[in-house]
Amino acid sequence: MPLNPCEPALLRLAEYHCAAHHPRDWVEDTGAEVAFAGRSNVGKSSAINAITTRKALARTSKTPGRTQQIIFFKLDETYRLVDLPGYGFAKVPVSLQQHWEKTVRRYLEQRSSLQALILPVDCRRDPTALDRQLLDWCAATQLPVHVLLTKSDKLGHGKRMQALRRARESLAAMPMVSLQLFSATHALGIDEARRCITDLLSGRDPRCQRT
Ligand SMILES: Nc1nc2c(ncn2[C@@H]2O[C@H](COP(=O)(O)OP(=O)(O)OP(=O)(O)O)[C@@H](O)[C@H]2O)c(=O)[nH]1
Ligand SMILES: [Mg+2]
Repeated sequence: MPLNPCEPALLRLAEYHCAAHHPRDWVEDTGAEVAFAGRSNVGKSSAINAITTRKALARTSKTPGRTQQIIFFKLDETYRLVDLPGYGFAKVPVSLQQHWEKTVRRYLEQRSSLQALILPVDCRRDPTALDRQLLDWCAATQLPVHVLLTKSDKLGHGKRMQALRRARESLAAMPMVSLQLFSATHALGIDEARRCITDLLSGRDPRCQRT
């Protein structure tokens, strides 16, 4: 059944739906969703709040490891945003990190309604080995990824453009990956991200026409 188009205005209607520790608690796997994945503390939850223009929808914190479950936000009966626990933060107990990795891996491998990943990466740093692993996995499974070069308010104009060029070069070989500059705190790149997310959700993005 074709889905109704998902328009950027729908993002403002986002509502918290549930937080799931275990797959049995996930929202039913119908309709379409995009998930925010990436390093701990990189700004995934802040990006969700900025894109939905809801200040406290997703919980943010200076302390890495804040998002500890898979959090589902509903836009309407069909479309969802998903906030995934971050990876790569050494101070999280090993057992909890392993639990997250296992559930996130299972989510990525099994979730039929997952249309794409949004991957915030700190624009001042190169992607980590775990970011690369995730990008390689998405390439292998043809899952589109939209990279947000986040915290770009921390750089002046020249350095920001340099970061964009460098990221473009480093990801040029990956046809399923798009990227943009972004700042949640300084409202940079919000409209571009909103358009991209709604295109991915409704399958308008050409990368969704994969076989
Ligand atoms: N300057 C600046 N700070 C940001 C930006 N985005 C997020 N932050 C800050 O970075 C910190 C972490 O943000 P979160 O959104 O909680 O990060 P997260 O990726 O969800 O973290 P986990 O849930 O721990 O994986 C907070 O102190 C935010 O205020 C941004 O664009 N610019
Ligand atoms: Mg978070």
